[in-house]
Amino acid sequence: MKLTFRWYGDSDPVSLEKISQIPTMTGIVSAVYDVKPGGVWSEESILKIKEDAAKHGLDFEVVESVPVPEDIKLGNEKAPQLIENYCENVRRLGKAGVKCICYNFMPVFDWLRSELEHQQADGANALAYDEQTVLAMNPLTSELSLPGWDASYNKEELKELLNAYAKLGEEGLWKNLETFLKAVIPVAVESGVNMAIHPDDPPWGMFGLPRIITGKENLKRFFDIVPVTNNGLTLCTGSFGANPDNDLVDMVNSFADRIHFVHLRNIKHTGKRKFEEVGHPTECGSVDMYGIAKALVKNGFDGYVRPDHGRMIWGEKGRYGYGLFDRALGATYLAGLFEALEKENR
Ligand code: DNO
Repeated sequence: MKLTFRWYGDSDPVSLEKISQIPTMTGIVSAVYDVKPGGVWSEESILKIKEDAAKHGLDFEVVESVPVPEDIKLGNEKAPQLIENYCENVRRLGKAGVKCICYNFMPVFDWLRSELEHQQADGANALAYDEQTVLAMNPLTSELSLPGWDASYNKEELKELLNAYAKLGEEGLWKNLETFLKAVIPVAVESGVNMAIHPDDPPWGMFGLPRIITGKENLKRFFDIVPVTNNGLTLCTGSFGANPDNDLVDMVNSFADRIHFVHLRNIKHTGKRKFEEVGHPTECGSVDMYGIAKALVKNGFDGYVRPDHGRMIWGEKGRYGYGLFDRALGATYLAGLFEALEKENR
């Protein structure tokens, strides 16, 4: 596996130099951040990331994310042009040496939490989710808003979007995903890029919003839409792992050839549809990190891995989930775990 680290560009308080000092780090996962979803990324901006990374001995082979605009997910009249723009981004990224593009097909919200600074017994704080709190904040019926919500929509726009998705429903969303994949995957094949969809986080719907990348059955349906390896997955262990019914080791064994990128993080279930993020090692939470890594190695996985969401420890303040310290600890844990497994597997 190739160990990577997410970098949010020049505004990221975690510098490329710091990232390069983490033992065995091979590259960064990044994106062009100054273009709105749906726009085409300039070749200069893409190459600038690559050059900045190279100055620190880091590769830039993974993009997270090329965001999919709501108009594509809703399949409205703007969708065909926006899909064409998306394909152009795939071509440009492939040309610049990017090998893997992570994206998601979650309506309106990306990851959703009820708390961003959940206090833990050891003095750390972390992201947490409690369904009761989330449901009490339904934007259609209450004034409250959750942390991490996209502030670029005003309340009316948000209501309109939620209503449009409620009307679309799961089958409608599947249909629009199919249109997207049938256009984008052939371009990815030509460009030498693996597309890697990120699961819904958490992997269930809320506020009437359909969510479809949630578990094994739906993944099977997803892979069958365009049955080539370039139509692949970002296996995010914390996202799928939020549902205790998801057997992640089985997912790895079933879909190994489609897994191009792995977000390895741990969460702890604290109740029904209630969890908090914890340190990366298996014994810190409910996800079998060892079992998942073992299954990846056994299946010959040679894609990209990154530590995901760290807690805030040692007084660090920063971008929620994306501080330096706990993710760096996660990275070294993962490096050790994979070193042992890969050597044993030889
Ligand atoms: C959360 C991340 C997600 C991920 C996107 C991919 O921290 O794992 O925001 O980047 O869902 O499109």
